Amino acid sequence: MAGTILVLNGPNLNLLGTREPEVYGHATLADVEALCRAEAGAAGFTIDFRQTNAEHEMVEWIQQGRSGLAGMVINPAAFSYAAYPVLDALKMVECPVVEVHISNIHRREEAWRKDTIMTAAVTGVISGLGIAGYGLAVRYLAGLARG
Ligand code: CA2
Repeated sequence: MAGTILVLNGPNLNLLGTREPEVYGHATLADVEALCRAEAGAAGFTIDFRQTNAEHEMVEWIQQGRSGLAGMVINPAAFSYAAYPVLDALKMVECPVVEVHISNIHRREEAWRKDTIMTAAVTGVISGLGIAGYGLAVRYLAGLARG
């Protein structure tokens, strides 16, 4: 195996597929995990897939992944808007990081959803491509790590 890509999911994403399908689609987080594993496996990489509702746990996982990873994908969910400890942790990560949002946060009704503070620390952002965004992020990171 060529390396590990850590995929992190923030609060409430454990409930993906159970409400607001017009915004987030019908896929569950298990579907997202299967997509990431398929994409990574095809490129010879391993996926470490996690979800948490707790900010301190997210910070710890990011710290643990500071070095030694091929890449990191993060959907910070609502941590995107106020979780400065998560932002600080991301700034210390050595590998490339892709921020993914299932919905197009710039098209959402609530203005605050556009203003993710995580963009200051990540390599790039994918927003609005549904769960396909995760697969694309994994493919990008695998390609980058392979050189
Ligand atoms: O579009 C995204 O992926 C979001 O990061 C999802 C977050 C939301 O706070 C961001 O503004 C955009 C989390 C939404 C709540 O989680 C859900 C759980 C179940 C069903 C639908 C959403």
